[in-house]
Amino acid sequence: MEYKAPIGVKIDLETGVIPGAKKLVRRLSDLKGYFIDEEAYNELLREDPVVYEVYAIEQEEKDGDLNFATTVLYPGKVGKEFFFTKGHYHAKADRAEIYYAIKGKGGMLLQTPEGNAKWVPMEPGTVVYVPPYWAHRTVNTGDEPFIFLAIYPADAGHDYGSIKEKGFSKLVIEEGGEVKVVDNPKW
Ligand code: M6P
Ligand code: ZN
Repeated sequence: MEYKAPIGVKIDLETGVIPGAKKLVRRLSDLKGYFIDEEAYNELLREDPVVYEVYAIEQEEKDGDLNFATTVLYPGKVGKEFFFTKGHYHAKADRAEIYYAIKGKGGMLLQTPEGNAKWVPMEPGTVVYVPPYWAHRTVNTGDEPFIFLAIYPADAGHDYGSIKEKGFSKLVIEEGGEVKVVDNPKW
């Protein structure tokens, strides 16, 4: 039997960086069609800001193994809508996931395939359990980077299709200086 080597790495709790991890950068231009306010999207696209970065330590897509990743989700808005991650179901839809908030303020929008949405606020120390079958997207509702750790089965995979087409049934917006979770008019 060949055994894999254990890994111990220290997450930089200020920046979210995991040494040796694979880095993925998502800019606003990678999120075309995701935000409700197209005019505001096109306006901000001139700057094409980085919306989030992911630092992932991933294994082969095998049953029983685990991946982990930090995400650094920058503060910002497109119109009234706060910056968010794309959001996905798992390709193996019954795979669950755990998130642990490290820094900043935000939350997770979850949704069943029927469009039943739930908003879970997150602050440093919050653990979120993403049950099997729920799509999940994180949202930065603060004014500093929102940083969190995610731990997920190595064979979970990402299914972006239906979220890219239809989005979530709820939007997370700022109105009158308050964070509001409202119905998505395009849903
Ligand atoms: C977390 C995990 C990753 C995911 C990342 C960004 O770190 O859930 O699997 O890739 O967030 O989210 P998304 O893939 O939806 O853009
Ligand atoms: Zn996931």
